[in-house]
Amino acid sequence: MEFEVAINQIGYGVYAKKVAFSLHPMRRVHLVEDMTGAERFRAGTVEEMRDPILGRTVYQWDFTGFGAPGQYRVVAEGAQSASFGLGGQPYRSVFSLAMRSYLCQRCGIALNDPVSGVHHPVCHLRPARTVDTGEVVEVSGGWHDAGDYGRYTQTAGVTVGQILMLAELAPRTVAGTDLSLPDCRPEWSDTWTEVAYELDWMFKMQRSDGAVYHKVNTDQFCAMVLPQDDVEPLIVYDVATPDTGIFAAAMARAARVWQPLDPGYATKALHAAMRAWDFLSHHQPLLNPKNGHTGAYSRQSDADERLWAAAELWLSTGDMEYERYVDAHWTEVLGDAPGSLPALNWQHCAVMVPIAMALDPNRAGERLFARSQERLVKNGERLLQLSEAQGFGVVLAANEYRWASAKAAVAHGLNLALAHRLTQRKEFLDAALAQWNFVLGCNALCRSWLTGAGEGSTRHPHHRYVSASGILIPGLLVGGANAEGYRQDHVSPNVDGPMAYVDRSEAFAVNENAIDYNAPLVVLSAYLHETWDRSESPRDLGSRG
Ligand code: 9MR
Ligand code: ZN
Repeated sequence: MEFEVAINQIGYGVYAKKVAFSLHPMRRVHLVEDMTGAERFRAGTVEEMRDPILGRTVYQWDFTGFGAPGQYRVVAEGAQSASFGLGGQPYRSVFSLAMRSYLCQRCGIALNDPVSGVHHPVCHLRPARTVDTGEVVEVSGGWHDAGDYGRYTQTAGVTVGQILMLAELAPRTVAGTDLSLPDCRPEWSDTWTEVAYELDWMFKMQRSDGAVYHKVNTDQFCAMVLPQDDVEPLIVYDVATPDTGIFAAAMARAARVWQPLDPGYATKALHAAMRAWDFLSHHQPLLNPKNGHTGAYSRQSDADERLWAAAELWLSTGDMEYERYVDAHWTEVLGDAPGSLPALNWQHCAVMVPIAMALDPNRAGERLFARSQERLVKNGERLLQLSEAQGFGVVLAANEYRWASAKAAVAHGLNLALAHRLTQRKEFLDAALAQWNFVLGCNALCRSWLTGAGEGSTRHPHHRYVSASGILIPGLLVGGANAEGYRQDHVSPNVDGPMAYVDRSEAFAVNENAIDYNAPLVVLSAYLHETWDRSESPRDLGSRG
């Protein structure tokens, strides 16, 4: 469905800042009840601003003053928005939806999920052989990476590493959210049970000398078939040091999360991390592993991964060897400019270093904590300015409308959430929320890039299971607008960055999901729930107009 008024298609917390956007002048704008069409609110102000990247005027109608829970639409002369909710714990809904998508991506197991309808028999259980020697390695399990059925260490590591931050950022949301998993270990929580499904696979990707294999996949991408029908030989690709580093970091973090829950599992993770580090400390960078003809997560350096690994190992062990490594390599990897952190992703996983230090002052120590805090807050201030200068409040720079721009927006949102966590300054939380709103519909295309989340949400993701079964997996964040999309998939529209999106399954450069796209969305949503739904009070209403 096409809409001309952009709102968050999941909805808003009752007392949150609420703004509807349009590229067309909004006249006679008002809010109606979705069921009856009855008008409920007309006050509110329309402002206009020039969006520097779109080069167009964006009209903004602020209806923060309305707060009655319900289901609504914004209507203007000749235009309307998608339906959206007020109240009803929107942040937690998105957290659950996005987190549950990992269940639907599980490999090596038969799925029969009554909540989403996703079902298939067991897949990818045949023996996998190493690309060079043909040795059989048992690497079943884990999550399918994306719309293809590969399983890649780097996206696994950066995804798990981020989600595990919920132990510090949203522990009550983790403990209190029932994902209806078939195999929940209640003493761990549903969220940690699902994360452990991936960790259990990651353990198998480690070689006996501590090095970690790059990926498991077939030589060529299979056709758009069901997972059980992807029957070409499975290949385990070479070990590489970026993979080994990212593995060490995620495992070291897992060790801290499981320490109070299951010390045996924690020890296993810590040993895996230390063995990976041991391999790294005795080897120069091993880059560009063989890739066959499937996706590559290519890296020119492993410096980010080594730094993140050292940081997590320092926090988990207190061994000064790791602290010395962090000190010696911080500037080389993260630079010195206080306000410049990129969006966290598999290429820039060292962003996790200041984040990890800032979240754990006791283990980090005063000096590393202070350095990290300053970095995150200054970066938050930079993002705040970017957000305020743009029509939809998104912080993406013109050159960030590339592959996975939606992921970049929520990853910046996560940086803003951390600035909020460190300062409790409300404007950081509002700006973090603006990034969340952006991917859920507050954008020039009035699109929600999360499947199952809204009337104008993605229905045709580039996804083999979805295409072959006709069953839409809910909770997949797709890549979103990508200025280079047309050149990459020859299907995406060849237009300006923010407009370059189409909801077609062939359009893999704008409409595919990967496990690492969902990770910052999972964390940001849970943080918003933990911080905002729980702290909302009517007194806040007036102060946010
Ligand atoms: O998500 C990846 C994106 O950042 C890269 O720009 C792109 C091109 O290298 O590849 C994306 O990753 C894909 C991977 O190579 C194979 N599985 C699907 C991934 C999502 O599209
Ligand atoms: Zn599988």
